[in-house]
Amino acid sequence: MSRFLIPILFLACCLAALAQSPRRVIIDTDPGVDDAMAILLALNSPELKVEALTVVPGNVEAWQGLENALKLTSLANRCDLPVAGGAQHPLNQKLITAQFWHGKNGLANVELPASKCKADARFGPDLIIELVHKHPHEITLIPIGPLTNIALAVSKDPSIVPLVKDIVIMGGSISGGNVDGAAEANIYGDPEAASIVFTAGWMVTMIGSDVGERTIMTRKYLNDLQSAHGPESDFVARLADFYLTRSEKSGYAGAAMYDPLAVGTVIDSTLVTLKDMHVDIETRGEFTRGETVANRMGSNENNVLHGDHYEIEGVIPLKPNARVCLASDADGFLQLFISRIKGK
Ligand SMILES: [Ca+2]
Repeated sequence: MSRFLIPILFLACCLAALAQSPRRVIIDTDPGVDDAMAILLALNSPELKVEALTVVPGNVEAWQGLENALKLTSLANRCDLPVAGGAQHPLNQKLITAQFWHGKNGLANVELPASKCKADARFGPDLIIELVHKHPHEITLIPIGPLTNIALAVSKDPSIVPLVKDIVIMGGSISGGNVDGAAEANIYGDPEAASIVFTAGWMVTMIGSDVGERTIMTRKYLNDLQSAHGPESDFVARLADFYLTRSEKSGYAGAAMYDPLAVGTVIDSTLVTLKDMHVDIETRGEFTRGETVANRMGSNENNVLHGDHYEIEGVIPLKPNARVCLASDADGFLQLFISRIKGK
């Protein structure tokens, strides 16, 4: 054997092992029907190693979200997983909850058994900071609620920003909102936090509501999910039925897989089409507070004052801060989702 071959083989083995080792993720969540689906997708996907769930108020109040997260980890027999509460309210506004979409308890009014798991005593943002330092360049953050906890973490310890491998959020939209004409719910729920996260210095992968609404659970997929039984599968089918019925009543063709698609993107990035853009968070607009204002040209006009008027003197390039999701392979994603949950 050539003396060069052994190190090459060793390197190839190391690379293969690296390629196969699961990605460490922290899911920051406001559970939430689609959060529950996203969490169970992550826990049933060998590509991911979920290091913690941190809970943020959003769809439901903080205490209810923590209770729901613990019931989910209990359902999945994952009491080993740290589940930590975090912020109790948004940074600079009142909490807006969404029982209208998610049911009175946030989980489609399905009453899961009391959790066997106990909450971690650590504060969610502190746990994020701790885990990022413990596994530098390995953690992917998946925030699927308002960005309050992530903003608190990067404000307290900005040194985590270059140490995070990736941050893939469900939030924003570049073609209208789902709260009002402009804003998506997670960004609208805490625009100041979103602004901190988008200006932190990392590239935010933004899986927006506009793409989530083109990645929908229809009756066809639900029937498939219902065709095999297991505790998690039956639970997700009940969530999906509630959510689908609610969505149909509101004129949608199916249930938007907002949060699960963010997890799906981390499992298999080929499911989505991304484009680098500069995104600003509108925090003041009368009609646009919470909008993710995406610049598709990569520049702003440079308007210079000449006497009584401004004149365009070229353009000012903008540095991208986001990988914005433009499209998804909806069928590919739904098939992945069903295959991971069905019968479990
Ligand atoms: Ca959510």
